[in-house]
Amino acid sequence: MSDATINPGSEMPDPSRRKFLNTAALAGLAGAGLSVGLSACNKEAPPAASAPAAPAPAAAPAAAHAGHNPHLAPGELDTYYGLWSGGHTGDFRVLGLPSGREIHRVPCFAPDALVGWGITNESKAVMGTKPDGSLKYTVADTHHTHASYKDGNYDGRYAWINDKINSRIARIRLDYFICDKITELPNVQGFHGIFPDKRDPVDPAINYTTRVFCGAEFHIPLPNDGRDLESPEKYRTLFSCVDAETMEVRWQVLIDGNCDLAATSYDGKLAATNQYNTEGGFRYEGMMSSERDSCLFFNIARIEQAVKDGKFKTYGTSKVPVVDGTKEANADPKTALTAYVSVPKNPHGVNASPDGKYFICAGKLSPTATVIELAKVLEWFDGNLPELDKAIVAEVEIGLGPLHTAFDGRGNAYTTLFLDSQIVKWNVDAAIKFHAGDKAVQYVVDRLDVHYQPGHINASQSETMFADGQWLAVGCKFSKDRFLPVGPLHAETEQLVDISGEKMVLVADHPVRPEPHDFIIFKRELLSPKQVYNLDDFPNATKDMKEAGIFREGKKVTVRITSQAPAFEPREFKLKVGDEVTVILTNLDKVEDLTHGFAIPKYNVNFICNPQETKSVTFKADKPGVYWCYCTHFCHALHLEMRSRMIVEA
Ligand code: CUK
Ligand code: CUA
Ligand code: CA
Repeated sequence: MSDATINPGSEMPDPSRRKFLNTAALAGLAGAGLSVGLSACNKEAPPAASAPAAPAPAAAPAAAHAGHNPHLAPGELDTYYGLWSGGHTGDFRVLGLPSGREIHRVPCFAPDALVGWGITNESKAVMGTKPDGSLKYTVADTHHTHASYKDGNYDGRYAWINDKINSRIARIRLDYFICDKITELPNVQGFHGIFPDKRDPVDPAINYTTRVFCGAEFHIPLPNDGRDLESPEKYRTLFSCVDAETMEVRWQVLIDGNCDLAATSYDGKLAATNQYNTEGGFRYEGMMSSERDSCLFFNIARIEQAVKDGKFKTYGTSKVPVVDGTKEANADPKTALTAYVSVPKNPHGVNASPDGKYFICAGKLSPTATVIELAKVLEWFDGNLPELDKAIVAEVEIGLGPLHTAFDGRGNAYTTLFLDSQIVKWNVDAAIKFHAGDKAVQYVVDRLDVHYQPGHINASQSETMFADGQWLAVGCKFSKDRFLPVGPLHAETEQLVDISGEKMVLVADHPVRPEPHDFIIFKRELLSPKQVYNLDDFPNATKDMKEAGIFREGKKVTVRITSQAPAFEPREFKLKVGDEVTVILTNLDKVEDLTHGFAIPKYNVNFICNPQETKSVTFKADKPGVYWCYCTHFCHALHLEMRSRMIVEA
């Protein structure tokens, strides 16, 4: 069992609160809407009812410090990119850091009125449609985004993001910052954790990402087609592997328990997911009935060999091979595909340290962090570690409600404490020594109050071998008094922390639209986006203004339009009621930042077209009259004059 005594070196005001919480206490806590943490932060907040018209200054202004300045002069560029999940807006956001400026949003899973995502034929093809041509889904819930690797660092090719609601994974091309593929995972629900691999487990030449792993939280009948509704013992979940290039699902693993977050090792050999519901509970009481759950490891090479050897089954209409990763089938380490390392009560988050040695699980309902040594997990798979839990090299108390961990590349970990509303900075090697019996070691280095109730945390380059220990961002779930009030829905607070010194220094607050969850931060040199498209990449492009015009085949009409500021070509086109119309717009402008928009009143059409890009929409001409198709994106002094007259004859 764990060593859950108080670390003497840490400054903990009330040690009694930090004893391992028992199940009854936790049940009360969950039932009362996390009352422990919220009441704690209420104390700091000005009383809402008596708040003056101008809100009181926020609780903890940034201390003056000699460290980094997050404020950039006008025209100065940020030094880091931040890729942020959009939460239940279903998009992917790009921030510049340290300024915290939101530069871009990439629509993925849900329609977007600026881009015309969900309106254009091209975006509908990526998003998926029903037989009648309408979108299959219009809602999403993104949590996690991670980017592709090469040699242990980001290579600027792709990022991926999950949709928890409909179990979809989207890929974002980082050259154009567009979503180019979406895959729906078969036979799973509550797809949550996601992580790309960092190299191939077998082929040393493949030192870059070729797989993306996806964990699913909810257990369901397999297949979920109406069978076994009242046979909960048959409900299961699967861990999935998606091909980074084709975006097809390569294989899945049937497991015991569930999947929450995901992590991968730098040697490509292991992936893991933390499991909070090893009990298979249906209600929170059941899900927190055990004192320990698991961090479940996957032996990638063995799983792929099993698939090759035909040792799999399939479920329902899915052709994806599913191997057996349940505990019972994997008791022999020498042939096991999976390994269930035990971790305390309902862990959340599993994070790989930048030195490649450890995965760290945060305890959530236990005030601990568990450090698992990957070399020992591999030893177990080789049959050389008698007891799998011997791979746990530290399990130390860090504070209440630990959720996610980031790293500075100097041996320190930074974990969010949801209930304590803090970040705790702790030293991994010191924690290992403490766990081994040296109780004089002080592993907690610093604590910082954040505002309020932090979830995800990440540091610059933290998820690479090149963690640089400069900046840390933390996503706080409650903003309360931090921003001007705007009615019942509060923004969330993204806080920026300077971690270049021994002490953490809070330097900025930013409001953010709910609820991003996870993000990554990396050096700007790692990306070199293109700012003008290549006309040749679009098979339906109209390459010359002279090729623009209207082309009719019976009731099917194609209107080829070009844009070149400040005019569309043709300037007018005639349709008949009942026509099935496809408008294909090519933006012939070659100048960077010269984007045009194309809106058709009363036809629910609006989209933008970037330099040298081609997009199309298809609709039925069902309303006679005159409709001014106009440019929605300010492009020229004659932007308002940039129109084409659509005439629909009765
Ligand atoms: S989960 Cu949100 S705070 Cu979806 Cu990554 Cu931990
Ligand atoms: Cu073209 Cu505005
Ligand atoms: Ca549990």
